[in-house]
Amino acid sequence: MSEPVFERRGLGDVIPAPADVRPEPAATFTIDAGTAIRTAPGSAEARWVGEHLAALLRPATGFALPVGEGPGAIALLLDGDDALGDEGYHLTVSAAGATVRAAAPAGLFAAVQTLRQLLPAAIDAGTPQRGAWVLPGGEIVDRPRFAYRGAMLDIARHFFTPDEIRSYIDAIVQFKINHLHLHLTDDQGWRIEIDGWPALTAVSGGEGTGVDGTGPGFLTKADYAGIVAYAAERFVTIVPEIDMPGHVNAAQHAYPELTADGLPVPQRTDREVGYSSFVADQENTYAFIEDVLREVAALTPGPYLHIGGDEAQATTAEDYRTFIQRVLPLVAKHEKRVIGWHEMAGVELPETAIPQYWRIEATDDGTARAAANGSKVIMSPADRTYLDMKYAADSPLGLDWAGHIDVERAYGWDPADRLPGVGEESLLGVEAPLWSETLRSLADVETMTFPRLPAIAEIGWSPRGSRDWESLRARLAAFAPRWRNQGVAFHPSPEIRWS
Ligand code: TNX
Repeated sequence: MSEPVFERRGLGDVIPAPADVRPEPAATFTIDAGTAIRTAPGSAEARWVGEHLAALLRPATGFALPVGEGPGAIALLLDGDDALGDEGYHLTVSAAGATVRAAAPAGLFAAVQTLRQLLPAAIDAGTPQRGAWVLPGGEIVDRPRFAYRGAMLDIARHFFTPDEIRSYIDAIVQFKINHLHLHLTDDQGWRIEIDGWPALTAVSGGEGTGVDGTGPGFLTKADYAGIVAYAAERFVTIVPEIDMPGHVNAAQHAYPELTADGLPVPQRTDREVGYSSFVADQENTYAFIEDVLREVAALTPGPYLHIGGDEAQATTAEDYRTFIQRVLPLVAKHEKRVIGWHEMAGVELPETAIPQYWRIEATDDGTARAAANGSKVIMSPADRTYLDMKYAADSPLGLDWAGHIDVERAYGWDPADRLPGVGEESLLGVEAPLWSETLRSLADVETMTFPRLPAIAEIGWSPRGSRDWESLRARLAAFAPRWRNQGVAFHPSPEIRWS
């Protein structure tokens, strides 16, 4: 029987496109039964990244791929140039093997994502495949444009389980996404356990608390901590969001004392926004918020706490200002940096505060003022990055208030050109939010995410001048068999000639 021949990969066939690619076509390296993975001496993290690489490669190759500090043709070393930053790496593939040099373990992990994509798509099969595991030869020197490349999952409108969230993390890290923002609370549901306030989850995390009565559930503290740890092992920072002062009906339904008149409010699982508000001039509001922020901060090793702040139509401008000015010090007290949707920037902010721009307008005075004052901004314009927008009129899932977003549209913009006064040096990075009003399963989540998130990831990682739609189309097309092998759903957009 003749061996099936795997497709040949080129050194630049990677998403996001690496910063600098120098192919050496004659110098390929073939992984075989004798290949070992050598990791930087004395580094537990490098060792872990090596184990992660081995775990990716073992099922399809059937090779042992031992990991250790002894000799190995695949080397993951921590003697990289500091100028590449924590996430940068230098990969060399020659006939002798593949060597990665990075300054920090995050760079080794990024390089592992590149190596995975440089192998044939069959590498993602769950059982041994026959064929030659050839890595294309040459050198890649790579580092990200922005430090923050995020995705957001709304587990308030529809709950997704810890296993589903972990699967999502596995799917997004391939594109060097390094932050996962979890939208934990909204009008419909409250999805994170808070010890001092058990009714939040007992009442507002129970049956019938998702949009249209679907998707009940909540994360226990242990669930959340487990997700944080799983993410950290993949160099992903979890950004927890407690949305306030609007989007709080679920909290007020569980605790009527958080309303202005202390009277119960009905549960609501419709899709309206902008009708609920915490009470800015009531002390118990802040006692509650401090308990929540303290507990969430204690469970979150990452530097950020997201306080929402969006669509507070049921809060007066004066109350909104009072509220944000009371909450900012509570976040600081727990040693976190605040992120808020950009409405927050209507209030004077300390320069450590990070507005996240989400609207479709071409200007925003508050965000520009915050940037002028030294704040960094996360760009998530809804008409480009919102993964819950339909791809096209006939998309069965998603909303369309920000328009339809096909893959070319998700890719054809630049965060540094989006808002006057918010240029390259004011950007922390980009994030693609996925709201879940219309989603019912992990497959729905994946279908809305892929292939658009890879386009956003490339905007966040690759050098600005390298944007090339024809190139991205071709690289995405080659991803189809990988996603099929991984069991990850994707939208087979007609813009792409899928392999
Ligand atoms: C606006 S974007 C919202 C969410 C909705 C979303 C639906 C933002 C900060 N708020 O409450 O889920 O639109 O696309």
